[in-house]
Amino acid sequence: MTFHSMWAELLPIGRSSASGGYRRFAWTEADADCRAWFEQQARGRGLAYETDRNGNQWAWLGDPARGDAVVTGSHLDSVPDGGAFDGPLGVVSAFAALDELRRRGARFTKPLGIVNFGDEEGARFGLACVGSRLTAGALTVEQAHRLTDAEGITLPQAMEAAGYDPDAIGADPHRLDRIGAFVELHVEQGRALDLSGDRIGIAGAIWPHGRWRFDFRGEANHAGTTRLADRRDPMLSYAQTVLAARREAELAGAVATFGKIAVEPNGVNAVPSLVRGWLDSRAADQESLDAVVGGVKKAAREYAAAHGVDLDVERESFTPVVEFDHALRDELARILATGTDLTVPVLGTGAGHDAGILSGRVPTAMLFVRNPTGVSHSPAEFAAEDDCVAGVTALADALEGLACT
Ligand code: HGY
Ligand code: MN
Ligand code: MN
Repeated sequence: MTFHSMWAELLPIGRSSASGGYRRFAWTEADADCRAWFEQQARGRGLAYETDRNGNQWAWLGDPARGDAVVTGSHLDSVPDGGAFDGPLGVVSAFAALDELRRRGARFTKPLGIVNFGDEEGARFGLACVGSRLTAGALTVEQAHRLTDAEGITLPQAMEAAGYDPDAIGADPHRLDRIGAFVELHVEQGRALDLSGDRIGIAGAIWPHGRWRFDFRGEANHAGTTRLADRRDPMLSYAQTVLAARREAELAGAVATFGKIAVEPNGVNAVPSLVRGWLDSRAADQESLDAVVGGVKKAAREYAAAHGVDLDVERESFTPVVEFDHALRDELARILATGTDLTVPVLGTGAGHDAGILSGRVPTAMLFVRNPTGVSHSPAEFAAEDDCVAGVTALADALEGLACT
């Protein structure tokens, strides 16, 4: 199995023939096919394979009970119409790096783990990193059991339908005790490496970020016969709030996105009764993020009042700022600088990752692979094969430096 052949095997799973984008949502058939692929790769390499109580998949070389395993991996699920690299590049590179180390005759002095964290994107149930949050104790069983998708299917129902026990989920401290270091390789979701001309980067920090649901409730009515003065139209308040979010983000040097909307009754010839919009906002520091979200909420309240519309806002997902482990970050930089002629810049990112959720509980680090356009969460997401191969080499060097004599 080469990087290329693994990539080719995974590529068609959950891919839309119309857009070329992916729809690998938690506990769906595409997710099951990705999981089957992971298990096949693990067993095909003679690794001990297991799925943990939260549905995360693990493949072990050596005995993780030693407590100092070096673990690598990422996620296989996607956003709606996502790209091929976000997540899978880290999982495929993990197996390819192990193959490379075996070719080098590397002697492992620590256990090695490869992981696929479930439901990282939160595309179906709205919360990012469900698998790693549950395992890290950053999400309670009650909170997880309340998660519901757009069709009204709860997370427990979806897990059960996929053959998993939703009553078994929960914090897994003993599993985290097995991990001495976690290194996640990920396609860069930005252009820093393209602009610097480097193939590989190391993550310094992840911006604080979250997701807020804005419910604007007005009055359904006939689009053709209702006088403008008589309307309580929630779409107007929503539209003004979207523009306010852009203004607030520009003021704070942050980002804010209303990328998902649900309208009831969603008829061309009906004034809506409900407009539900989801805000994703991220900033370099908590104070800036609070300023953006506070400003958007204030504007939304004013616009709702002006149109006689009711407003509810609920925070559905939040991840505080992540500062990756400095010692591990610097160790990786040292290893990569000596192993190859790579200069390896340290990058900040606004993208969330399972490594961010584990950070603070176990030493974590991330390696980024150059993305020439920076585009992500889109079928256009891309990384050149030679950069991906450079990523495998860098990951193999890192794992060798951390887990082998
Ligand atoms: O949203 C994110 O940053 C990640 O892709 N889950
Ligand atoms: Mn993503
Ligand atoms: Mn990702």
